[in-house]
Amino acid sequence: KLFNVAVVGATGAVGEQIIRLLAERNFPIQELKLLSSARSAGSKVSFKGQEITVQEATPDSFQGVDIALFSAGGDVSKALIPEAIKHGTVCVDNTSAFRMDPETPLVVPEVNIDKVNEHKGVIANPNCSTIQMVQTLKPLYDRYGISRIIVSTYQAVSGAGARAIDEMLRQSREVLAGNEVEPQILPVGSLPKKHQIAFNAIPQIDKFVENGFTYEEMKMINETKKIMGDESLEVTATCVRVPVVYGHSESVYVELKSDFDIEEVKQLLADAPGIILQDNPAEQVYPLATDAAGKLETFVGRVRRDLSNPRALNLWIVSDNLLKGAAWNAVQIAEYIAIEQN
Ligand code: 11C
Repeated sequence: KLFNVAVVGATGAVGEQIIRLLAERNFPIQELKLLSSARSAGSKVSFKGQEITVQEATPDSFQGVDIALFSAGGDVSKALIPEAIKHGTVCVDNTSAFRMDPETPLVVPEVNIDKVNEHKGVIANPNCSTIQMVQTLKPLYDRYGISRIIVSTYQAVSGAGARAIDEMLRQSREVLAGNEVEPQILPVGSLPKKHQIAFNAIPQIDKFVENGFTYEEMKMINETKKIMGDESLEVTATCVRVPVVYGHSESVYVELKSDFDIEEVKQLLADAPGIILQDNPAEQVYPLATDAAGKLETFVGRVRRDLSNPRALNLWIVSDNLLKGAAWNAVQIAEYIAIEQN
């Protein structure tokens, strides 16, 4: 069967990658509808040698659409996904709008693809920094059990959109030229105070919650428990923006519930789907954002037993935040839906 597919947010950083992956993966498409805000409507995007005009997304856009991939911000998802569902469209949502809704499956295919079957019209794609962590920890969770995770992230500016990439590059040139910088976007476009990202590390991604954590940190905590299906998991996170264009890196401390053999841990990671083990300190081999950029896999290295707790591990996990962290995870879910319906 061929499917009528819509991409909502077709001109955004993630939307562009979704369209590229649909073509590369030869997704069984009858018709591809590209949708966006009124501002970007009218622009043309090429798909398999064909020029497709981007249309404004409206509640009626979903007539006859089988599968829609949303990546146009939470407000658009909240407004249009209920309309799409009325038309019988199955929606894969990249935003945080439905992630913690108990009725909505939150899916990382390598962890809980079976949850897709419980959907009521929408399947949520987790936050990028959560996806790469749970994907890597899943084989260890299944083999040993996990009691506690402490994660610190080093997140690329592309997570904050194309304008944040421009800002980081522009500021870098300004600093090198000895000029003053005038931060305009980061850490959070809608907040009055901005900070320099060039040659810096900003310990704020998204707004703060009253508890002193940011929304990004709370996403990592809450989404991890939901995806693993384990509310008893103890998770704490510190999320930091660094001047990297593509690829989120994470330092993860994980306490296991049983004893482990470090070589067996490495083997489990090497054998895990979508994971590449890059771990050879003698040769200075470990994951780097610059190597992970453009790749679909998640990379793990610096695998070592903790010195303060023999039942704990330290890991370094890197993945392209726009691919496995967003577009690729969404396309994997869409592929599963297509296979189930065929
Ligand atoms: C960032 N993780 O790096 C964010 C971007 O909830 O999907 C993705 C936000 C989300 O800024």
